[in-house]
Amino acid sequence: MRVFDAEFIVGANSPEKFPKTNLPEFAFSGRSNVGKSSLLNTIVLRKNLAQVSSKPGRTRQINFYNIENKYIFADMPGFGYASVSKEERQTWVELNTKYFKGRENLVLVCLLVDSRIEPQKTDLAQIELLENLMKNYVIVLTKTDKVGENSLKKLIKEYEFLLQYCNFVVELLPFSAITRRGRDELIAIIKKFAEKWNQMKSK
Ligand SMILES: Nc1nc2c(ncn2[C@@H]2O[C@H](COP(=O)(O)OP(=O)(O)OP(=O)(O)O)[C@@H](O)[C@H]2O)c(=O)[nH]1
Ligand SMILES: [Mg+2]
Repeated sequence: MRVFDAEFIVGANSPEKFPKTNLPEFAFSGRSNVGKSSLLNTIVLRKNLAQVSSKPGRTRQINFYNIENKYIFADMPGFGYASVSKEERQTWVELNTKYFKGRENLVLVCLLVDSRIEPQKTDLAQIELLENLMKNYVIVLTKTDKVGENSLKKLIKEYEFLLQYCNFVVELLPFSAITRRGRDELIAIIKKFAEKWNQMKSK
């Protein structure tokens, strides 16, 4: 399996600090503790590129990474963590919305959801936002090493039902940072979207 060159660019807590770049960007979003940083590390096969939290809700900024000078990955702050104050939640909503609305080179969002639990209100709100903004997204079901195949199938059916009128969902992808299930598929999707973006840019 190939290890990717990857370099941290910047952590940004406001739009002025977002890096200026012409590369296609991929955002990794999802509730606190769902496994965003672990997924990033699994994709690039580096243990500590993105910091895995011992406590949920620790990432408060968007962390940008340059991957092989081909892609930008944005590790989004986690949402939905119960003990976060109202003000902090509001700050999160603002940063999140500004990012998705204004980021022109954003080609695909990977929305991570926990495969062990029912779809959560906050996940559905994020789906609604992406649909409204007409952003393509993949729903990644994380931590599948912790769930039986039957429950996983049931959950996928439930998501399919919820997503039946959604137009911008690209795929529902089971994933595990432990077994690396879904890694190759996700890389293939990322490559495809990056190619499309590059073709559009060169016209
Ligand atoms: N079993 C299992 N555990 C996982 C997997 N992915 C992440 N974890 C664990 O889940 C916890 C949270 O993982 P992170 O990658 O830090 O999650 P995050 O979404 O980046 O968290 P925040 O940045 O706080 O929002 C850690 O204890 C990880 O080791 C997985 O695929 N399988
Ligand atoms: Mg994280």
